[in-house]
Amino acid sequence: MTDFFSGIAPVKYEGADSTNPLAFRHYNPDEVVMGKRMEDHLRFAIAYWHSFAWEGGDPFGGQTFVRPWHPQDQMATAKVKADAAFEMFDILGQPYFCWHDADIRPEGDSFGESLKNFEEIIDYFEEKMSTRKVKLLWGTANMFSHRRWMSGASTNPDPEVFAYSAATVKTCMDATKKLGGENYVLWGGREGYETLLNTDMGRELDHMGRFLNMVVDYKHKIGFEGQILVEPKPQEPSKHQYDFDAATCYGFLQKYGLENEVKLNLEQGHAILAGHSFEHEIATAAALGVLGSIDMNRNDYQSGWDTDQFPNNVPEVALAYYHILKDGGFTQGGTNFDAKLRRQSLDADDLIAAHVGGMDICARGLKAAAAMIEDGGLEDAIKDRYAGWDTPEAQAMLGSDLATIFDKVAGEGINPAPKSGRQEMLENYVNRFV
Ligand code: XUL
Ligand code: CO
Repeated sequence: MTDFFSGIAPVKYEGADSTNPLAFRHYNPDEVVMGKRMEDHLRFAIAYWHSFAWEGGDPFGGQTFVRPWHPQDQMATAKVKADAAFEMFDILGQPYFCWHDADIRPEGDSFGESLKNFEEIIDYFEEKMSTRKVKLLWGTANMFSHRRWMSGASTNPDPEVFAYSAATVKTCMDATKKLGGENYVLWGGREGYETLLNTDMGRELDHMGRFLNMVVDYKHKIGFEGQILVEPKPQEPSKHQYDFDAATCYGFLQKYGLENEVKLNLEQGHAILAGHSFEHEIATAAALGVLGSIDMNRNDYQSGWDTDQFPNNVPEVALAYYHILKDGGFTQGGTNFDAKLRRQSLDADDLIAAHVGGMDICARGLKAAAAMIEDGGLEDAIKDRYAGWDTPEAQAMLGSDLATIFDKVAGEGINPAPKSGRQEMLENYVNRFV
């Protein structure tokens, strides 16, 4: 037991009129939306790294948070950190959490020592999970912070770093399986480059493709039933990251024969960095059959950085869940808050309020998305827009050829009449629900 969250009671649903800052006003886990409990739709997870490992630094200044689990380079404090984390899970009651190896254990002086620390903490987690409902949404390896990864992990020019990466991912997959994790994520923050002057891009892509095939082989070898997910991001920390966006990742998966084995974990802020909206990335992955899970957050639209703020825009979130629901909703994936406090938000209740707000925004978005689906207005508008394709002649044209189509257009004097795309009407329609 720590006293970090002392005085903060488990958060309850109190309804939209509640003025209690630490109550849910919209997230009601048992409320049924489109035939499913809200908790089972949203499948919220808390990210260990932002809530417990990050100390409040930015490029211009260091630590602002002072926590009972600091300094983080000792096993004793790693356990205090785990105690506090599970106390927060008890307060928020969210069904899942996520970690990187480096968030939860101190780095050792050797691979073996780091592994020993990691396994001890995984056992500690297992014990805590045995008396609680909270589960692991995904585990992952941090192969971007320590200086050994500065030139990449599986794409590193040094084969010893490739080997270290393979050994690291093996241990993280073993631990994810041991804790019953439902997914395993790979985000390659340093799988990219700073300058082409020192980079053999083709070779690096081949190594990354081979590495991901090894991950998939190992998944089958150990009988891990979770999804393997790649998380796209265009840049930061790399100048150019190979997993730029959903479409780029799909091309990569196809080239290396992995499009039926690997899906995507899409993040709101990463979509923005790539010049897309979140719903664009979700709809792209859904259309390609690789929508796996999401990291929910928001970026500051002014700074252009990956600011990992908690979401607070209902219309944006509603459109994201609209496309998730249209794809059939999450199966093994979920909504992971890859979001952190602002560095001036020092207190324990700031951490709780941030998650309460994020969960409420997502709940409002989900309800709005479900209402739009049940109403069917957007679906009808799209059906109507493509109705011309429902005729047998239009369908036959898809099996035809240019010369035959030419004869028809020239012979019959076809002259298409443009039709309104009705964008403002549809934007007004969405506004009725959010
Ligand atoms: C970094 C990021 C990571 C991944 C997991 O921008 O999103 O936290 O989600 O490595
Ligand atoms: Co993320």
